[in-house]
Amino acid sequence: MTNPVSATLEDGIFIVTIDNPPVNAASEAVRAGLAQAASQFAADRSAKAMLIVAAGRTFVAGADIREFGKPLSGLALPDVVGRIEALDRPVICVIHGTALGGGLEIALGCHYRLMLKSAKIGLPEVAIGLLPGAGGTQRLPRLVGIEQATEIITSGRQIGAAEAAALGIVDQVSDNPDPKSAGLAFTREILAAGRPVRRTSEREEKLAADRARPDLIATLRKSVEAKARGQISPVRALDAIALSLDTPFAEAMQKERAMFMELLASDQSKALIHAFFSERAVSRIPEQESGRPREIRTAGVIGGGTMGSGIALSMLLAGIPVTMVERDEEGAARGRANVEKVLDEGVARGRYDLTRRNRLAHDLFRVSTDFSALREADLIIEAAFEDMEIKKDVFRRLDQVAKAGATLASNTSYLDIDAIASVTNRPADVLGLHFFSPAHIMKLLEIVVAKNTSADTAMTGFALAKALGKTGVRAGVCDGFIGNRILERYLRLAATMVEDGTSPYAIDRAVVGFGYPMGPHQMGDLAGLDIGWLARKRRIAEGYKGRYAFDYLDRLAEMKRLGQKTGRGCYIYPEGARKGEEDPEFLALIEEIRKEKAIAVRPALSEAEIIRRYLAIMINEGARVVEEGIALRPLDVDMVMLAGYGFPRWRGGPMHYVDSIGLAKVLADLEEFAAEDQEFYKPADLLVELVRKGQTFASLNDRS
Ligand code: T1G
Repeated sequence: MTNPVSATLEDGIFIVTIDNPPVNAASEAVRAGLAQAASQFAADRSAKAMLIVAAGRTFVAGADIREFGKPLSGLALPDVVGRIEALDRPVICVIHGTALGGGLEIALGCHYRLMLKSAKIGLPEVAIGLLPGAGGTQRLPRLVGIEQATEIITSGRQIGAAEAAALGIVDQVSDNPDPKSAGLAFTREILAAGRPVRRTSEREEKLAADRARPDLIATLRKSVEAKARGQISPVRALDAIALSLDTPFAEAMQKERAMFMELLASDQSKALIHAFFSERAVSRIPEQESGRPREIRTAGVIGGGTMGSGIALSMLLAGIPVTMVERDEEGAARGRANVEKVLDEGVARGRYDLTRRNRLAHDLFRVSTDFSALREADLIIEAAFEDMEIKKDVFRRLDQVAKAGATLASNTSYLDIDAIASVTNRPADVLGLHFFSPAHIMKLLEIVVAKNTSADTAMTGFALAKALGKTGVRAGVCDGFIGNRILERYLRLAATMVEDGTSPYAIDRAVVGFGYPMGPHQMGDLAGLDIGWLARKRRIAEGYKGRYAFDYLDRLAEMKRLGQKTGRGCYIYPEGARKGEEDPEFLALIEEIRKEKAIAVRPALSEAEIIRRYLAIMINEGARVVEEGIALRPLDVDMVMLAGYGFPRWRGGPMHYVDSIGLAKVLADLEEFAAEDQEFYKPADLLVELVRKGQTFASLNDRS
């Protein structure tokens, strides 16, 4: 194990450099190296101060999460941080890049902290189902108070240098881009001023004020529990933070450690770490598809509706110049207005200033009604009406004007990319880029690789995803690709459960209780019930297979009860309300339809029963999607369902989650339900095979 920590003495300053690429994670070797450096500094009385700095792109970005799940070996990080803090001469650190989790905790154990202007800090442990386990829950409240520490730790958000300084987390912000020279200058200032050792664990001023507020923790707990929506780590983090009020530091540190270890062993943390690594694994695609991405200097978007303007915006925000083409002047004006409306909202929310807003809206963004305006575009994304003939016409025209080597993409959410590509002379340059609405916010981007899509074109899709800060997931061509195909199955399940006697409101409650932000009927009302209605009509026209139970939603659409946008859908929305009220007329309509169709109504299903079926169907379709190669691995299905469809992240995605309930159990459930509808509940071959072999979906995740 080479030592990633080196130390030199320069001008009385003991400089400790951490060099553990790619992100200086606090691995066992880093911990050992830091402890050793602290001992050397303690013994070297000629050294006046210790300066900790990291090499490469960032200060320590956290504990090495690759070590999680393995027996802890070597020194624990809290012990190393404690040794640093206990040193008897000033210890200074320089924060650059992203000092997160254990990285920030190391900094909090130092006596003084300098932060480069471009750096960020944060304690994102809750995002992987943990809590700061190296003293963050005890030291941060001593710097910023209980309330601010709770917000920072339970949100896991990143904090910029100005805010960090204003909060008192760091002592100074430097414009100097070089961490070492900035650190040396700051250390000399500290020494010249004769600043003393200043241990964070001994700073009580902020806590004294908090101790005068007896109901503070109870008040904070209410909001933390509401936001956590079933996730346990934010609530446990507050329990740990609360210790700083009344438990001696050393004892509180032991309790923090115990709570950390308890969370580390939890299913929720395993699921969130699975999601963390899956988010990175999805960009690892098969060798034969790993071409060279083309540079995207300028882009074009066809269509300025909701999707077109959202896609244009996501590229503008990433600094990519965009030309939007609409059919006529009115459409062009509407497209520009759609983009500028969201930019103005961003300014109002303080996301960016007016200067940036105007640069994006006027310098980088052009609107035209002429396809030839796209002549120089490196990438053109079509977001026209979801109709095959319209899309083919667009691609025929693009084929005429786009330059050689341009990447041509359709944003279609389910149509056949091979069919679209077939009308061009350049099918190798064509792929699907399925954005999710609102496109400038949703992280998921399905990168649909068609039969003739070249490796370079596929990689250009992934490069775009990275440039836009999105999670790109490779999908093959089928109706609905990965996400919408699985969605269609569990919406069909919900419809059959309603027709058979279960309330749509019970289904929504069960799904929200499982951890989704909303149930299928609430989601339909949000998106607009006409969207699903149109898709169903298309499927019927193409030959709908199996039981059709969507009459209850079709009738609402026919009555123009489309959901939030009309004030009434599955729910009633009193003037402008976002949360709907149950609608007795809707329930009466469902009763009427059951009678019309002479449905043999069954007893309403319990919430547990609803979820059992929901998961069985979702997992079964996920298995099919993997089996057919539409998704590369089960983790790709997880990422789609987490990043695009609201599956609770702390359950890791359907294919991860099922490993915690057992594939055999899901197979047994499907076989039980098949008595009601053999075709609909038919177990996927892959599922049957894995159960026969006693394997899990996880065993299929290593291939790429
Ligand atoms: N440990 C190990 N590897 C890590 C890592 C980590 N903490 N963070 C990133 N990597 C790998 C990542 O898998 C990828 O590897 C490469 O680095 C580049 O990452 C005790 C217990 C730092 C903002 O949660 O948020 O400290 O796939 O592609 O987009 O209280 O990585 O290339 O082989 O994401 O520039 C807390 C997690 C841990 C930070 C950089 N820290 N990381 O983003 O690059 S828990 C975190 C990030 C903890 C203590 C507790 C991001 C980043 P590969 P990347 P990026």
